[in-house]
Amino acid sequence: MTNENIQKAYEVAKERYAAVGVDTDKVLKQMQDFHLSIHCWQADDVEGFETREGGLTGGIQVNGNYPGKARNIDEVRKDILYAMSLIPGKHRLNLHEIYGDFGGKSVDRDECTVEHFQSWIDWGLANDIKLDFNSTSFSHDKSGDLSLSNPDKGIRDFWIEHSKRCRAISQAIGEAQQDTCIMNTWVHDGSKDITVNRLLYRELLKDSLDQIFEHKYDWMKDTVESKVFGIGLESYTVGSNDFYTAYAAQRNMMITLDTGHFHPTESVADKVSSMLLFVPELMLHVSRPIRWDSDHVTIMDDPTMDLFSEIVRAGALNRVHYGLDYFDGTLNRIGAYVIGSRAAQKCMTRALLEPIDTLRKYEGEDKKFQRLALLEEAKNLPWNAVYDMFCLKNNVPVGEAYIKEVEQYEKDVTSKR
Ligand code: RNT
Ligand code: ZN
Repeated sequence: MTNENIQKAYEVAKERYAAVGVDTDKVLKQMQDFHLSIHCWQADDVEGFETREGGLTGGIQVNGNYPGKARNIDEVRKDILYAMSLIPGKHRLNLHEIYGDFGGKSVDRDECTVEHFQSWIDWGLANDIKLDFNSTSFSHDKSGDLSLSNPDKGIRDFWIEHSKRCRAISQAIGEAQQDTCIMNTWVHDGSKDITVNRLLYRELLKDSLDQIFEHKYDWMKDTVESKVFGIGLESYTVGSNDFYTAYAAQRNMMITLDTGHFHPTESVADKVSSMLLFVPELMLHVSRPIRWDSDHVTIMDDPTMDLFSEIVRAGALNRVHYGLDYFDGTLNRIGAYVIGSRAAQKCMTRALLEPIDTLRKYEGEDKKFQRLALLEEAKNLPWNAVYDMFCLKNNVPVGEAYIKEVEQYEKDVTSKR
C-alpha cells in the first residue's frame, strides 16, 4: 500500500468513527502511550546465559527447533532490537534473572547482583528501552517440585535469597532508568500427584513471600503470578489463583494475569474489573493457550480482544502493565515477537475505538437490540486503517510488509548461526 492510500483510508476511517462519536486522532495519541513489556525469552527458548547445563524445567515447555535462535547476549539484544524496529511505538523489555551478563562465569542464583545486569542497564539507557524483571525459579538443581514452599528450610532460604537479590536488582534498574521496574514473582511449585499437604506448602509459600517482600523499595514494584498447573505438576499448584488473589488483595499489591493460567473456558477479561477493585494494578502476561498453557504466539483472538476491551471499559489503561509471555521454537522467533506485539496493539487499538458512549447510552435505556447491533457493527468499523496509520506514523512497515523484512533478517543474520 502506498503512503497516500494509507492516509486516504485513515481519513475515511476518521469520518466513519466520528459518526459514532469516536475520535481516531485521540486514539492514535493513546496508542503512542501504550507500551508493551516485551519478554526477552522468546529469543532463545527460555535458555538464558547461565553456564549450567540441563534443559527447561518448572512445568513449562518450548517445542520446536527452528534454526537461528539467539545463542548469547549479543544475539538476544540484536534480535530484540530488530524485532522492536518492526513494532510501532516505544516498548519495554522484560528480563529474567537467567539472562544476566555472567561473562561465562558460574554465578548461582543466590549470588546474582546488580553488576550482572549493569550491561543491560547501560544497553537499556543507550537504546531508550526501559526494563522489567523476573526472578527465575526453574531450570536449576534446587528447583525440584517445590522452591519457595519447600519444607526443607535450606532450599527455601536459597530461593528467598534469590528473590531478595532480584528485588534489589530491580530497584537498581528502576533507579538507573528513573522509571519503576516491575518485578514478577512466579514460582512453579506444585505436585504431580495428590498431596495431603496442600495447606502446609501454602503456609510456607506465604511465609517465604512475606520475608521476600519485607523490604520496601521505591524504584521497583512487585507483582505475583498464579497458575492452574504445570507439566508434571498437574494435581496441585501452591500459588493458585485464589492464593495470589487473596495475598495481593491483603497486601495491596499488583497481580499478574497470565492469559494461559486459567481454565480453558474461564474469562480472563472478566477478572479485570473485579480485581481492580481490590488490587492497585495488574500486570498482564498476554499469551495464547491452546488446550493448556501452551504459550503459543499471541494473536488477535477473542479472549485477547475481550481482555483489552475490558481494560478500556474499566477506565484502567494506566493501572495495567502489558507484558507478553509466549515461547514458540517452531517458527521464526523474531517474526513471533512481531506478530504477538502487533496483535496486542491491534487489540488495544480496537478497544480504544469502541463507540462506548453510545453503547452505554443504549444499555442505560435498556435498548438491548441496539446495544448488540452496535457491538456487532463495531467489529466491522475500519479499526485496521487506524492501526495502519499508527504504523505509518511510527515509520514501521504497514500490514504484511514486515514479512519480507523478517525474511531478509533471517537471510542476512539468523540463518548464518
Ligand atoms: C509460566 C509463567 C511464567 C513464565 C516466565 C518464563 O507458566 O507464565 O511467567 O512463562 O516466567
Ligand atoms: Zn506468565
